[in-house]
Parts: sequence; structure tokens; C-alpha cells
Amino acid sequence: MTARIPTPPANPEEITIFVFGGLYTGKTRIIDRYWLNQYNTEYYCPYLLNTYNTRMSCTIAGIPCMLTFNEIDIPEEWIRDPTGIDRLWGKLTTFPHAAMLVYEVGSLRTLETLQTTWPPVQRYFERGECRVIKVVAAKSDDVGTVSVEGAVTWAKKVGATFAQCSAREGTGVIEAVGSLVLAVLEQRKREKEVASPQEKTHDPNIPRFARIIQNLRHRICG
Ligand SMILES: Nc1nc2c(ncn2[C@@H]2O[C@H](COP(=O)(O)OP(=O)(O)O)[C@@H](O)[C@H]2O)c(=O)[nH]1
Ligand SMILES: [Mg+2]
Repeated sequence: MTARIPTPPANPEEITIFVFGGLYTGKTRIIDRYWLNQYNTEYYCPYLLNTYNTRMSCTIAGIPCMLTFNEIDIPEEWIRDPTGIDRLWGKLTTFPHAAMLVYEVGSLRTLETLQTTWPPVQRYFERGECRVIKVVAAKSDDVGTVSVEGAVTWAKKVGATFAQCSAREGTGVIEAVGSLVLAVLEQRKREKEVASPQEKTHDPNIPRFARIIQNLRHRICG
């Protein structure tokens, strides 16, 4: 009788994504679209509002991942006084792996809100070495009054990539989240290679050194 070998538990890559932006910029709908592939037309998305911390397992580029979406509304008091963010996050010791900075295409104020609050947010991200950041122009199905060039320029300035999406139409959401996750996975791969270079098996110098050593041995030992 053959013994049944239990399947080893999958070891998913844990990835926490901050979805950060002003109120009503479309953050909840982006998560809802990605998570459940739905667009809730009701004002509230009770399913998400009950949790705020949404965890989902998925496979991206063949790699099992566990994503945690952490939605953060920017309150008015942070816009008036962004140092409030330092006071709240300055001592935190947990950090996201990636972040989406969300504004809406029809509201310059929502982009300015991101710009105003960026310095303390950047300080927090830097402490946690969170470098995978995307500026996301939400509601791209709407009339876009905010200059895309202006937003792209700012994104570059803060070291972020840029994407547009519409949760309503279901366009750009999967791509935006997917590219963030891939960037995190690539960063982890690079860090692993730096931490343990001996694990690299494709060093082109290895066969060359082996030949040199073989030659030397031949000359010495005959
Ligand atoms: N046209 C359009 N409206 C959207 C889209 N996403 C969200 N909204 C609307 O914007 C409002 C706020 O969305 P929500 O996701 O709750 O914003 P949050 O406060 O940032 O989480 C809601 O009334 C949505 O109907 C979108 O992709 N297109
Ligand atoms: Mg919300």
C-alpha cells in the first residue's frame, strides 16, 4: 500500500499594500475591484468597510502570494498639518511592502493632498525601506481635469511609477496591483542574491576558474 504524502503547505509571499489617498478618491472601489472583481454602486462597500484590512491569496507570475490591502484615508487635519502623520507613524515599527498613492483624475485637490502629505509619508516609508510606490490616477473613466504629465512628473520626482485605472470599468486595476507585486517580488529576489551570493549557480566565472585550476594541477602534478 502506498503511503499518502501530504502536500506541503504553500508558503505564500506576504505582501502588504497601503492604499493611501484622500476621502472618496476611489480607494475602496479599487480594492473591491481587485479583490472581488466587482464594482459596488452603493455608497458603502460594507464588506470592505467592516474589515479595512483585507487579506487575499492569489498567484502572480506563478508565485503564491498573500496580499493585505490596508486602506488609509487622508483626514483634513493631516492636510492642514502633515506633521500629524509623523506623530502617528513616527514610532511605528511595521511597514508596508508597497504603496498606492491614489488621486482622482477629475480633482486637482486630491493630487495636491498627496503632495502636501508626502514628506512625512516618505520619512515613514524610508524607515521601512518601502520603495515600491505607485501614483494611481483613479476614476479614469471620468473627465480628466488633472494634467497627466504633471502627475507623472511628480511620481518620478518621488521615485514612484504611475498608473491610471477605473474601478467602475474594471480597467487598469489588475495591472496596477500586479506590477506592484512583481516589483516587490523582484526586490526580494535581488536582496536574497545579495545576502547569499554563494547560492548563485550561474556565475560565468566558475567554469573559467575550474579550467585554470585544472591546468595548474596538470602542470604541477603532471
Ligand atoms: N466614475 C467613477 N467613479 C468611481 C470610481 N471609483 C469610485 N467611484 C466613486 O467615488 C466614490 C468614492 O469611492 P470610494 O472607493 O468609496 O472612495 P474612498 O473613500 O477613496 O474609498 C463612490 O461614490 C464611487 O461610486 C470609478 O472608477 N469611476
Ligand atoms: Mg474607502
